[in-house]
Amino acid sequence: MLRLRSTLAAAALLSAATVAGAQTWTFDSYTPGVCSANGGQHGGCPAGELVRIHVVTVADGLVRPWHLTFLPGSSDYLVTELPGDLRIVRGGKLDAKPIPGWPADALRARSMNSVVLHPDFARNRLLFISYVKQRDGGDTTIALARGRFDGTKLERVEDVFVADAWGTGATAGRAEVGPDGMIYLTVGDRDAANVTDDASFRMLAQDLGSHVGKVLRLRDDGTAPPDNPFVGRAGARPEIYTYGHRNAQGLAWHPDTGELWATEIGPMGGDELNRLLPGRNYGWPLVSLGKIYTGHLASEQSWYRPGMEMPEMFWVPAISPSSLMFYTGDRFPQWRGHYFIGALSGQQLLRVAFNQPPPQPERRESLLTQLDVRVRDVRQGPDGYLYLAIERDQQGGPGSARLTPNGSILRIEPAKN
Ligand SMILES: [Ca+2]
Repeated sequence: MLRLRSTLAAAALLSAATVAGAQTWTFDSYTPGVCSANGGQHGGCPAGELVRIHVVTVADGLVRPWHLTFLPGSSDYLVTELPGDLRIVRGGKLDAKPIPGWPADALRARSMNSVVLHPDFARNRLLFISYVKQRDGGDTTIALARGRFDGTKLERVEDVFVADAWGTGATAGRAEVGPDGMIYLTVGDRDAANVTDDASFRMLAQDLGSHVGKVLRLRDDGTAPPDNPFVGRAGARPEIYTYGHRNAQGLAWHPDTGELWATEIGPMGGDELNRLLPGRNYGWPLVSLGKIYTGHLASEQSWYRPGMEMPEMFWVPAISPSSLMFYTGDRFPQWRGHYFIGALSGQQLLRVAFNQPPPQPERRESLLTQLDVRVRDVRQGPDGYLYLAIERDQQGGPGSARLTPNGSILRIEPAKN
């Protein structure tokens, strides 16, 4: 590995090329020593290291790819497209046809969000798809469907959970399966009044009697496990794990502590990275560093109120953090334990190192900013590389004439030279 002798600009783009029809780029990324501000010797700290990375387009022609999930014991992966299709990349090649079997008449999906596998998928072939469910009149909510995937098609797809969160505002809808085998599902604040100072919609995020503005924890049949924090409390929904969320989009479990972390998209400013502990209140909309779209502060007490959790990290101005993962692979030993956060409006992949000895701050590095893309998902592949789902511009929702198949899956590898 190259050693730095002087300060370098982080993540410089070295080259861009098209090889055998696939776009590739090479970047220099810079990982500082554990307490070195700029990679030079600093007190007793080790110098930083240069990590030269190669970014390869591995699948093209996707419409707003939203979530990707690797199949067990395989390099194949499933990808959801927001307008409603489930796709598969087999042997490194995107199957030209969507996976059939979604019962469009029975389950009216305005968008398809996450696809995640049952913990026992290898045996029972069950998977879960979180989606935005539509009813007559146009209202939507977040639902979780379960079906069987035999390798080529979906079968017996049915709802196992429909959130009591009908409305028209922000949906969220990220699902992940935790190390405890439970399904975690985010529900947005449904704030139909987000261009006004009327807080009545968004205050539902503080109401334990509603699924709005929550992170939920569900069993594989969509019911609440008995050890959820509000089980047995009068007037509270038993599915709630944490509350006071605006638009939580990324969920990942810390590889060392086992704790759940989440990214949350704020309004104008006030994006957050939170450590989610069961039963805790994450503040929205009573505590927020963001501004409502009127330009007014979301809260006069923007930083803290008793009984509410402060974020571990925040962004003002906003980057719109879409996704979150912890790197645990062998391909980038310098990055092990680091957080990777995909950003939409921020158009980057953010690397965050929290493993600095106190009182040193965490290190942040913006990657891929030169690609001018919105990062919708970030995953570690079974090969130890990073896989990103990206959109090339801000497109409309399902049904929009602006939808075009210009989304891609990118893979980040160490450069060979
Ligand atoms: Ca918060």
